Amino acid sequence: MSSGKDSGKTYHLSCTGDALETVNKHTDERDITLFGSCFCPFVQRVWVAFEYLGIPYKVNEVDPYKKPKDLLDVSPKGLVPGLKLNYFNPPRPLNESTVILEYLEDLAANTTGRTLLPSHTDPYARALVRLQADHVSRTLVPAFYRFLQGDETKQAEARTELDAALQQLIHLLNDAEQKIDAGMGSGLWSDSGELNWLDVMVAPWIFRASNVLLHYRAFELPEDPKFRAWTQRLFAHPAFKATTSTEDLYVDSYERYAYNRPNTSQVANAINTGRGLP
Ligand SMILES: N[C@@H](CCC(=O)N[C@@H](CS)C(=O)NCC(=O)O)C(=O)O
Repeated sequence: MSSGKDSGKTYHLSCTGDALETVNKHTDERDITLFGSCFCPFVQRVWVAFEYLGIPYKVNEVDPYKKPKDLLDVSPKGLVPGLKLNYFNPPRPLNESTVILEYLEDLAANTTGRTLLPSHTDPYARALVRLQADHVSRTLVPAFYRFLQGDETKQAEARTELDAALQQLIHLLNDAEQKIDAGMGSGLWSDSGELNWLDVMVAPWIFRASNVLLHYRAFELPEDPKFRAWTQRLFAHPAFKATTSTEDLYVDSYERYAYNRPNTSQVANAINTGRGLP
């Protein structure tokens, strides 16, 4: 765990490890350019989906805090991820990780035939997975940042909030497992399932909890054996692994959040002022 002193590290600008290899394989012009940053969990969501759904793309690593013009052209707030859709003339922009995920899901349905959501033939299964994803967006992700940014007076409460969010996720996953057939998009929670929508929506934060929150907050993920087996399957999944840098990159990049440095990011400002995430 950290010594409790801000050492002044800043965020990385280039991927390392497996993610670097993947970047190097995606430098040629393609119909879609992904604007991303190596540390960003919102980017990783989208990136995992590209890999899993088999959609061709080019990666353009950018600094979202410097906001180069080509990023602003695709994402009005200068947030990553952003997409440039080069098959339109002139190219068209798309931003917002969950909207991009839906776009990629639709695109894959018309091209590669792969899918992250359960089949349309089971609308209730699709709804259950979306309910899990809604919990991730509205409760779990904000709880992650509140805990990471919270000063000592707020940390106990924030830890409890994150623990409760994870327990609720476990409850939702167990409940859905009873109601969705494995093979119908029940996800890696089931040991016979495949990567699904919820897995992609949440894995980047579960992974960062396992290294960043462990390092700065001595946080341990739930011990529930099913939860532990699920995280192992998530982290080892080829599409997730291919987009993951070495753990030091995340620990370094999140020091700014852990010490709640002023103007860390739009997400950090939203947490500090109690507003919704950007
Ligand atoms: N709601 C956005 C959030 C994306 C986001 O906050 N990305 C961060 C990097 S992890 C960013 O671009 N920050 C730049 C800034 O704060 O100005 C999404 O889901 O795509």
